[in-house]
Amino acid sequence: HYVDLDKIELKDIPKISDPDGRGNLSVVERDFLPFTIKRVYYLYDVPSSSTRGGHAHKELQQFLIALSGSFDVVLDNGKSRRTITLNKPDKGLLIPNGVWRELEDFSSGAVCLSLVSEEYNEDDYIREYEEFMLFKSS
Ligand code: T46
Repeated sequence: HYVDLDKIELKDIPKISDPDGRGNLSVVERDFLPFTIKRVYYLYDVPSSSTRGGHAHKELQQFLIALSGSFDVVLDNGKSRRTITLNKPDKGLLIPNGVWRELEDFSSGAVCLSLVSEEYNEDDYIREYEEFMLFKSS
């Protein structure tokens, strides 16, 4: 039941650097992710003192990208915690279902893009940590 946090890694997003110095283009195409994207949302104007997340998902998988700036993602599988910093627009973090996450230490101007496997459904959220622990041990 416990997701191996060591297996959660930053994934390189294909990057096309322009030969004429016009900058970079990164693309997430069909088949790059292990799920079909059903929804896209993004977090921005997050005060550095704020924490987002603070929940787990029963089914939803997601891919997070720091399109701009940086922030930390604290992952918790019910047994241990691990913090991963996102600060590059050509790297993303694939978070499986069943992992508690907290997003914190947003830099000014940070934008967190989230590509997710499910439509919005509040029933998929576990927003109480105790409930998450019960869910993990069930
Ligand atoms: C996650 C992190 C990274 C909607 O109505 N539709 C949506 O698609 C979303 C994502 C949220 N909402 C509503 C639900 C709440 O009333 O927007 C409000 C804020 O959502 P929440 O408190 O869940 O925001 P975060 O930033 O703590 O969490 C979000 C996602 O919900 C979550 O899946 O992993 O970003």
